[in-house]
Amino acid sequence: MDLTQFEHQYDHLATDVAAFKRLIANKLIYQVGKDPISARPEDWMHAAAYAVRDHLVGRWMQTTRAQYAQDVKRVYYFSMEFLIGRTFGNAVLALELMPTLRQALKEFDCDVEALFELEPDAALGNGGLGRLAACFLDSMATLGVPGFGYGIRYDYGMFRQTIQGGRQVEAPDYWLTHGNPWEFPRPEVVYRVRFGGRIEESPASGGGPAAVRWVGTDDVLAMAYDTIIPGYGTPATNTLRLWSAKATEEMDLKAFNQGNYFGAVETKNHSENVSRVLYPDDSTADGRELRLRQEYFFVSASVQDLVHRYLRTHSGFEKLPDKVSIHLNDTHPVLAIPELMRVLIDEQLQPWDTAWALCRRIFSYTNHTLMHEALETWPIELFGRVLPRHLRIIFDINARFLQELTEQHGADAALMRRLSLIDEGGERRVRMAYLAVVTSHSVNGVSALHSELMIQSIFADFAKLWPERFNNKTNGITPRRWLAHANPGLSALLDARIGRGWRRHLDQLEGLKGALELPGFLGAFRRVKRQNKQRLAALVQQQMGLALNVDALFDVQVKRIHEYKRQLLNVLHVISRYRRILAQPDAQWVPRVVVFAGKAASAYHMAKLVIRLINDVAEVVNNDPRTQGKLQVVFVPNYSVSLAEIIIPAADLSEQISTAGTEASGTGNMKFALNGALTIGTLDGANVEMREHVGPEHIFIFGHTTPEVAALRARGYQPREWVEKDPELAAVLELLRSGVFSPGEPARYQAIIDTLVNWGDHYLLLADYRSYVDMQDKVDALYRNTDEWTRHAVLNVAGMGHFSSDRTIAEYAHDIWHSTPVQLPQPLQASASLPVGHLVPQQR
Ligand code: 26V
Repeated sequence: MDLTQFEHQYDHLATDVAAFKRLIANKLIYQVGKDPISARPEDWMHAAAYAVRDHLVGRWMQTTRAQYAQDVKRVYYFSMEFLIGRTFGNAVLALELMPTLRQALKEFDCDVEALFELEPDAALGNGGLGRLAACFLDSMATLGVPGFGYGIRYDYGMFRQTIQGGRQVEAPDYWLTHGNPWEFPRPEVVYRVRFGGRIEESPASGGGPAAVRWVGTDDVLAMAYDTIIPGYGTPATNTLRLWSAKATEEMDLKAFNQGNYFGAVETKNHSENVSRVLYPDDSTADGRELRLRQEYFFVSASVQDLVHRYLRTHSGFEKLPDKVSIHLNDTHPVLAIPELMRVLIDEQLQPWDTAWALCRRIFSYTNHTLMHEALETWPIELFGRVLPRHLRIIFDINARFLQELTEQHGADAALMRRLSLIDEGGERRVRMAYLAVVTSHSVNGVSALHSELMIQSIFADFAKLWPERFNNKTNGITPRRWLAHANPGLSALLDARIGRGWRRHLDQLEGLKGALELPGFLGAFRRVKRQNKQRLAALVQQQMGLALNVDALFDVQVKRIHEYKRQLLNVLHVISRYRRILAQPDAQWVPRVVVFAGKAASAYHMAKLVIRLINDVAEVVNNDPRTQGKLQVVFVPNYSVSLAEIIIPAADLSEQISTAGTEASGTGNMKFALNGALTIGTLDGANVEMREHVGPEHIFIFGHTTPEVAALRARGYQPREWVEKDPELAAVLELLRSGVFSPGEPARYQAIIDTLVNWGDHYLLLADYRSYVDMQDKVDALYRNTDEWTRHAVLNVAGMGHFSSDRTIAEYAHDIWHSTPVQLPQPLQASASLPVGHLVPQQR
């Protein structure tokens, strides 16, 4: 077809209010199929979403065409989780269409913000790792990196949390009930994914390698759904492709033809289960097989898809590593390695050594946790049953690797045992992280501290073998969602003081230092914070019927509930404060509102008990007349990306209090500081680098450092000793034991007391208690000095430029992927994409 002709056959969309109104009206009538007379707010929301989406499509096609024309290297970001949240507001922001949309909707009697609220979150992730993937998509598009996200289109995202009788209750999150206007189903893009069966080897012929056939499999189809990822301030857009399981036809037909209709439908349901639900982390052995199937399901479809795309414009595989990077977001997608080997060897008939050399140049891997329980290993028995061909490939990779090791380092049996891809101690298991390290040309951690600990602990032997492979890429967050969208008040203030450029060049926040002395600036900054507190207070009032004191210091800890993150330490401080207020009711207390939110994995009993304790403490404190106006505690249910967008901008104090050495990076810490909260935290994860960037005098650091934690444990940590030498701590534990917070059931929190005092206090809460509580006193002292506090808060914002995910992605693109941005003919504005190399900041 003549494409130039086609250019004149469709509407090129105008961005004036009248054109937009017309587009929305057309969408409402012809796409949603609703008469405006009966349209509900949801219908208007969908109509407006389709209208906005139309504006993205032109850019999307332009970018995709340019990617083909320039034969760019594509970066495939493989992740089990993409914690996107809502899409609407972000899309409008990227298109800079907010004023137009607001006015157009107003003329239809719709309020744009109210419509945004109707969109369900795409909660396809657990926490930090999934949200990082979403921030990275945003930054890749913004920098023009030809990035594709590949993942699973779960029918059910992260569970919905309600609090009943103080306890977490989980409900399924079926987010697709009303349809998803942001995705394009691609029923024509389907791949067969095979499971089970057995392998047959035909003996080597003519000196060639033995051919392996994988037969007798149970198959499922993976169908693509595409979501447009817009870049900001550039026409560049990318694609997030998520896979949904569809039963294969013949499977249904077989049972159906035997007259077993229900059997046929049942099998169909069974095979489609693979994309049904997101796994909450820490889940038990139950359902582990389904998790393995999920991992293989999405990497197999993705690998087939990207090889297919490559072969559309290339013949032969020599150039594959110049045209394809595959990034593994933790070990969950590591099966992509044996899958690419299988496709190259069994389907594309490449020799083993060729396939291996290609993989070595294509894969890179990020580690996100050192926690033992999160390091994936799969029992050989299970693995061999579900993926016999891949197990064989892994054995072959291992044999060659150990052979090489022997040639270079002699026959060191202990070393071989330590480094083998197969853990032979006890039940034999495949070590997925080791497979990632042995294959990848780059292995990175997510903060300076974490990357260092990674090479000293879990990958120490590998780091000695291949030091050049290991590196750090400190995490970042997208300033579009986490400042421009979440905090319009602060954004407007920044625009007035330093201009609008910070959205793409977050380093420009440095310019705020000059604004500090401007008359009225500190007051304006405080007013924004107060408005954000009012916004949160309105939500808490509406959802929980609790009136928060917006003149109080908002002290906030929101994140997954986990022992290592030490929400319990925060509770111990709350109880301490409660006791002190009761002891001296007339003292001049700095009023505080302590806010918690977060989900506990459904099988994680201790985390759930902590949620219950927070709610019990809240009940007592909030209803005690002696603490009125001085202390409030609130657990906001159902933490999510959209809730974070309300809570974070309202915070004065950000709690980042994990045991040193346990939090790989943290990204919530960055979101808070960017929104003008001061951090109280340990020297853990990215807190360490935040201290360097905002200045040590503007952050409250307390507690044992990583080496001190190690030394304490090595000496034989005795939590009881810390209680004995601290009467206040003893009294706090005694209050907990007495049943003040669990009237009628004093034993309710015995397990918590035991964990701390009798069972070793693994995360050293008691050892850090004193320095934490003392530091909280310093927080109060600073807060009394309103201007001084605000000055610190502004300097936190000013120092956060480094923590943009644009900086992080520029480093990945430059150091790991060696990708260059796509060049687009008509940049939307002067600030459109720069070559990625230009964005790598100078070494400090
Ligand atoms: C483990 C598992 C185990 C099996 C079931 C499903 C599942 C899901 C997730 C995980 C591991 C989660 C690891 C994670 O989220 N790490 C966080 O990554 C952030 C981004 O790098 C980082 O900021 C946080 O510190 C780190 O905890």
